[in-house]
Parts: sequence; C-alpha cells; structure tokens
Amino acid sequence: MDKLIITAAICGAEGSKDDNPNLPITPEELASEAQKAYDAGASIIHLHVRDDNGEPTQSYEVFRRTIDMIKNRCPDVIIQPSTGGAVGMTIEERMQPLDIDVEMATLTAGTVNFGDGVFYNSPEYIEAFAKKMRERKIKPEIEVFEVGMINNALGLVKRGLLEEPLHFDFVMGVPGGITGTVKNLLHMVESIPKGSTWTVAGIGRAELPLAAAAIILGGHVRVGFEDNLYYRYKQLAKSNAELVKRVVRLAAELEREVATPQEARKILKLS
Ligand code: KMH
Ligand code: ZN
Repeated sequence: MDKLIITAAICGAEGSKDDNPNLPITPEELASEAQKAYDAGASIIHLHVRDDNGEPTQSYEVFRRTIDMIKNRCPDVIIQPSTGGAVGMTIEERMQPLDIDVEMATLTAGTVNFGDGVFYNSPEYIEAFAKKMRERKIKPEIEVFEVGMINNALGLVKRGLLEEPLHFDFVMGVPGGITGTVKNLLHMVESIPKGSTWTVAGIGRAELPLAAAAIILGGHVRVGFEDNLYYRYKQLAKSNAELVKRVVRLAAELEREVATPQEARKILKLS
C-alpha cells in the first residue's frame, strides 16, 4: 500500500465561530491552523477563505494572501483551494483561485442537494472547471457526493478534459448526498478506474469510521472543521490538528505510514 495522505480541510464554507469558536477564519488564523495540521501530519491543506465578516468568499486576493501566509510557514505543503465555494456562488466567483499558482484544486462532478440548498454543478460548469485546470496544469481532486458523479468524471476523460490517473474525494454524509457508511464507501471504491487514487471525507459522525476504513483499504483520508466540528459526540474539536493527530495514531496502529508532502506528490502524480 502507498503511504497515507492526510488532507486537512481546515475551514470550509458552512461553519461559524458560533458553531465552534476554534474555527479559523482570518488569513492569519488559517495560516496558523494550516501549520499546526501540517506539523501533525497533514500533507494537503484543502482551503476555503472568508471575508472580513467571516462569510465565505472566493476572492482571488484573499486566497492569494492566505496561500502566501501558509507557504511562508510550511513551504512544501500542498495547497488545494476549493472551487466549490459556498452554495449559491456563481461560476465566475468560484473560478478565482485557479488563477493562483497552485498544484491542486477541487472539481465537483455533479449537482447535489446540500442541506436546504443546491450545490449546483451543471455539465457546463464541470466542463469549464476541468478546462481551466487542464490549461493551468492543476491536478483536480474530483469531489464525488453521489456515486453517479464518478460516471460524469469518466465522461470528461473520454472527451480529453481529464487525464488519468484520476484522484477522487468521496464526500460522504452530506444531507442530500450519499450516506457515510462503509458499505457505500466500498461501492464507491469499486466504481472508479484501476490506477486511480482516492480519499474520503466523512461528514460529522461518519468522519472517524470512514477514516479507519480508508486506512485499511489503501485509500487516503480527509479530516477537518469543514467536515466535522466535533472530536466526539458533544465534544467540540480544539483544532484541526487534533483531528489529524487521531488519524496519525490510527494509521500507526494499523501499520500504515503517513506520507510527507513530497511523497504525496509522487503518489498523486502531481506535475
Ligand atoms: N461548500 C460546499 C458547497 C469544494 O470545496 O470543492 C462545496 C465544497 C466543495 O466545499
Ligand atoms: Zn471544500
């Protein structure tokens, strides 16, 4: 098995300091949180940013400033900005971080209900994100909220818009998307082309069991405040690093080594 790549999704677009006061919001807080997650064992930072009011934004300037700050603290970490942003954002807003020199970014492969809203990713949107990432040589992490989205991604491969080997993130447990069970994870894993890599982002209470399953199955793991604000039932997480450290301990018990960012680049075949 490859070494384990841990992604820290440190902020997201949905949580607030009212939900968990430890949620990082400002560029300084995001950079400090990213460094602690990196020191704990994360090799990828999945990044959302917020405006001065703490609301989600896809602003080029805010992303630029935050990424510079993170790179100053941990130069070799892989930064993966979100192109999903928040429900209701336009494609133009969501595209902005792709103008920054980043190695990876997310690419959601279909529309899904998302709580009370709709996370809109029409064929036209998906194609536009894929084209831009291909032009900019940014490796897409294909976000899959429902198993049918895998087929959408394979359609992009046929049309030359995505290049194999593909890298998937199974986001499981969003209200409106696929539920976060190990049975569903196995179905996802069995549905992707041979030679692909995958990670799993279990939402809320699905985070821990799906992380354990991914370690055993040879996948990779995403944890962090974007997916789960709690350490355990009724106990808020103190930091993203606390969630990363638990995955590192689990991996050690299961005898799976954790990848450095350089090792992660090789596993994911980043250019
Ligand atoms: N905030 C969600 C609506 C991504 O980062 O690409 C979308 C999301 C996916 O978080
Ligand atoms: Zn995200």
